[in-house]
Amino acid sequence: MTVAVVVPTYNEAEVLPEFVHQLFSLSIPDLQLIVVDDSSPDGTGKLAESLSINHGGNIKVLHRRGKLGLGTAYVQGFQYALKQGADYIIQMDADLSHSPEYIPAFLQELKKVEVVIGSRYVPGGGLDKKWGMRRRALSYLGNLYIRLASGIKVKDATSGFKGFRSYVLSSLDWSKFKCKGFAFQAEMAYACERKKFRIDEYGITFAERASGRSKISINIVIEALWRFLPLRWSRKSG
Ligand SMILES: Nc1nc2c(ncn2[C@@H]2O[C@H](COP(=O)(O)OP(=O)(O)OP(=O)(O)O)[C@@H](O)[C@H]2O)c(=O)[nH]1
Ligand SMILES: [Mg+2]
Repeated sequence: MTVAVVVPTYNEAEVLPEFVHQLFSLSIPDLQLIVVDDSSPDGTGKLAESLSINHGGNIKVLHRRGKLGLGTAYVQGFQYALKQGADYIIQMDADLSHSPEYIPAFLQELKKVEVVIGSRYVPGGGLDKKWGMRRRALSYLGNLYIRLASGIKVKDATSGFKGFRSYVLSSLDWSKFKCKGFAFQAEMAYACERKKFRIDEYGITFAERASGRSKISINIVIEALWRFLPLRWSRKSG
């Protein structure tokens, strides 16, 4: 059983060494980390290369020519993982909002289901205590909007912490994915539901990023609002 963890990075040099340390401390056999870096100005790509040397080649770094968005970064990482013959593929953020400690539980879940989603909105899940009311409300309402607009059932559609049996990812038509930002996560949830894969939401606590800056911009929020409105109708029509 081989496991690939795909992580997109943009300016995560401050946290990447700790993320790598926590990930490889899990001692999961045949674990490969795939970092997809968009020429981060803070040198994350170079740093990832040097971490790779220290980890005997179990880290592959894909370098892209500029900030092309996390959606396409994930697709590129998934395609690389599939080419390497990974059996299970995990996607997560590099900033330690997603604790690597959940990965063994995800792999356990993937024996029963085909997709596992790390969820803040099921029992056992939650948000960092540091999050204020405004941010909590935004996250909750954003998810509610996506559920109502698209008709999907997943409660944490915008979660970027997921695990897949690899055939799930090889069955998806990437040309249908339009979003560059976090709405890509909801497109993934939508695609997996449409294909009727068995999905489980596993409760996780989403921690505040360990350091560095958020890459969420107003454009990314507008992208999510815009993309999900017509999906309910396209769902009805086919
Ligand atoms: N390669 C690549 N990675 C990106 C890009 N935008 C964001 N990322 C990475 O995607 C992950 C999620 O981005 P974040 O900015 O942490 O988004 P978030 O977790 O929704 O927001 P915060 O809670 O504020 O951190 C992180 O590992 C980022 O470094 C991008 O354009 N290209
Ligand atoms: Mg984050």
